Amino acid sequence: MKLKTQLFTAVIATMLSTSALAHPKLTSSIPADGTTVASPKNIEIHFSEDLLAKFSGAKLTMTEMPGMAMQMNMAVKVSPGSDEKTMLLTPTTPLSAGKYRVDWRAVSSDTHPMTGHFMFEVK
Ligand SMILES: [Cu+2]
Repeated sequence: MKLKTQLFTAVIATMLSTSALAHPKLTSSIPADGTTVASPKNIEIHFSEDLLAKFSGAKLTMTEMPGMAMQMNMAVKVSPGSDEKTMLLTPTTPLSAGKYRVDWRAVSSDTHPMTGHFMFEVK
């Protein structure tokens, strides 16, 4: 009985550590979270795992223009970046001054979607 319990615990621990390793986490972005930047041509999001591009993506929302709160979806092209851990967002029109939120969804080989968001400001 005791051996069975230990074995079971070991199996669970292995499963947990395997899935934790496989889950893509945001490691950095350009612009970085909370920063103020000149209007960026691209938004680069770096993850800890290779992404399945087909199931991964992001949307860009303008949340404030100077003096006015808003929720405006911005058209972006999402493409793989320089490597499979990177997602590239290219706004179809230049981003004007204001605050923006990026909501990302990242899926890697274990197919569990991870989501998150970060914000930046364009001066
Ligand atoms: Cu998973």
